[in-house]
Order: sequence, then structure tokens, then C-alpha cells
Amino acid sequence: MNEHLDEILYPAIEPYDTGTLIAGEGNRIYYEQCGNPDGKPVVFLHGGPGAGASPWHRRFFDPERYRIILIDQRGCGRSTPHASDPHADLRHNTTWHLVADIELLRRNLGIAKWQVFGGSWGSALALAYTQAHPRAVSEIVLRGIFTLRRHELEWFYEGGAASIVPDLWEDFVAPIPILERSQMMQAYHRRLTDPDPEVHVPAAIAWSRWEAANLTLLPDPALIESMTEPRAAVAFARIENHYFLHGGWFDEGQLIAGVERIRHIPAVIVQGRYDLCTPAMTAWDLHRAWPEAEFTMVPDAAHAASEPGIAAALRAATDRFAADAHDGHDDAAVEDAHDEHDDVTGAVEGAGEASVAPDIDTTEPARESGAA
Ligand code: STX
Repeated sequence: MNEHLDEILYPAIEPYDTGTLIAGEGNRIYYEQCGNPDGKPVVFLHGGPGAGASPWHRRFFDPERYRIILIDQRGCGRSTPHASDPHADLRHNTTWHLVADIELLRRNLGIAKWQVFGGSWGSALALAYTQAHPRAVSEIVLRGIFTLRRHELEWFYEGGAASIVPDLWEDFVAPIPILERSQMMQAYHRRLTDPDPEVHVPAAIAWSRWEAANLTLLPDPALIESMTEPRAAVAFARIENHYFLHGGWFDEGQLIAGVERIRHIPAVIVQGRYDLCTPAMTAWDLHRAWPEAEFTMVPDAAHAASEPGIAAALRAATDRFAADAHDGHDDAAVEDAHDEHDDVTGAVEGAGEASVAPDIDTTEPARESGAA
């Protein structure tokens, strides 16, 4: 898949380091570093939530100029415990746990400031992280803007998009009895949390297929196949459904209102006009609230980062920012960031105190290099 990206993105590369971040509540977070160890730091925040990072995500950044850090967020990809496990417990998997994990990793890697790059759910997480820790972020690159407001979730999961793709919607509602269809997210929740694989696996596949089939302007069978592989689909569907039923633990409109805290940070917003998954109105609302951020509406694209026009706009953004000075490896700045107490604009529900970025000693990294 994605051969067209060879002309747009950087060549495929392998990590120079992989590791495991020991986070709270028994979570082991996979991360990898690629490109130039002395380059400008950037962290890639994947979508879903629950989709995991992929090797091709490394290719949005010039490997000579960037120190590229990819993370598999709690419960998915190569992180454990995995949300597909029979005993998966998502109580300690919330937006604010992910924000704490990202900040813990930054401190452990000795990075003063990094660029934050995220699409779709990754754009919501990038906004949440940056609004909680504005001094840790040098620039923001956002795509397919998603802020989990009620009407965004209802559009995609409660029937709005059915007007455009009625055939695909029919497949999405098929596993749900008619009497339950007025609350699709709740109906799927009952099945996705059922311990019986005969119940949760088909539900997860139908949930993931609906999403996969709506990411690109033209059908991408390879993308649909990879997202409906049972183990990945169960983790993806369970994590997404859990986050969406909680509105991401955001106040309604919180991420757009929070632009006030990050307005000064250089930013790029890239949106596909025909995005069915996260329709352009949200990107437009963000653009209106944040006119200082460069805004690009790609005229011939839907949602995915692999859409040619979107990939090109994202690469142009990272190339432009690569020329800016960076202060990675600045120990004084790390101390400064360590001492500061940014307000975290969200509560962690049902979580122990260790879920808020622990007060760690940056000289003793809590990670196992090369463990993956
Ligand atoms: N979910 C949007 C999202 O973040 C509502 C997303 N959906 N699929 C993806 O991301 C991948 C392209 C990363 C699989």
C-alpha cells in the first residue's frame, strides 16, 4: 500500500533506538527513536485512539534534521497490557493518562522542547498535551482535526455520515438489533466489553471496518484489511469506544477554548475537505479560534495522512519547521521544564496519583533501552 508516498515522503528508515517507558498502573509504553539523534526532536501522536504507530509514520520527517520519536499509546500497538487481552481493563486509560505518559517520556529522554505532530485523535491529543504543557512544545502540526465534541461523535457514530455512505452504514449497524440502534456507541460498548470472543471480535471488526472504509477518498483495501485484523481491531474498537463514551474526558469545546494557552506556538493545520470521519467544520472552528496558525484545506482529500495532498502539506510543514533552531539536549531548559507546574486542565477519573506525571529524576531514566 502507499506506493504513491514514495514521491511525497522521506524514504523508509529503521529506529536507532527502541525502548519501553514504565508508566503508571503497570503500563509499559513502547517508543522508538529514528533519524538524527542530534536533530530537532519531534513526537508523532497516532490516531484512533488505539491505532498504534506504524513504520511509515517515520517518513513525514527529514531523518537528517529530525530526531523522530514514535509512541504506541496505552493499550495498543506494542504497548502492554494490550486492550485486546481478555482481562483488559481500561480504567487507567484516559486522555490525561496519555498526556502524563508523553510528558514523562519527554523528561526521560532529556528533551527540553519538541515538535508535536498529530492527526485525527492525534490532533486532539496534541492539543490536550500542548495546552497542559505549553512550554514543552516548539511547534504543532495538526491534521484531520478532531476535538470529540458531542456533535462530532454523533456525526460519525450515531448516523450523520449515513447520509453520505448509506451502504457502509448498513454494515456498521448490522450487528446491532434495531431496538438498540438509537444509541450505537452504547450498543457497541456492551458487545466490545463482553468477555466472549464470539461476541466482541465480530463487533470490533464491524466497528473498525466502518472507520477504515471512511478514511480515504477512494477505497484503500490494504488499509481496511490491516485495521480489521482481529487483535488490532479489538484493541482499536475497545479503546475508541471507551474514549468516545467519555467524550475524551474533555469539557465540551475544551480543546478549542484552550487555544488561548497555546496561541503563541507556531502551528500548521491541515484538513481534507471530504473528510467524513472528522468533518472539516471542526478544523474550521479551530482556524477561526486560532487565525495565527497556518491553515490548509486540501481540496481533493478525505481523512487519512496517506492521502497525497495531505501527506504533501504535512511534509511541507515539517520541512519548514526543520529550519528553525531547536534546543533539545539543553539541560538547563530541562531543569526549568521539570520545576515548572503547568496546570493540567483535566481530571483523571478513577486513577491513582501516579497517573499524573510523576516527579521523576531525569538523571535516572525509568525506561529500558532496546527492550523491544
Ligand atoms: N477516530 C479518528 C482517528 O483518529 C475517530 C483515526 N481513525 N483511524 C485512524 O485514526 C488511523 C488512520 C490512524 C487508523
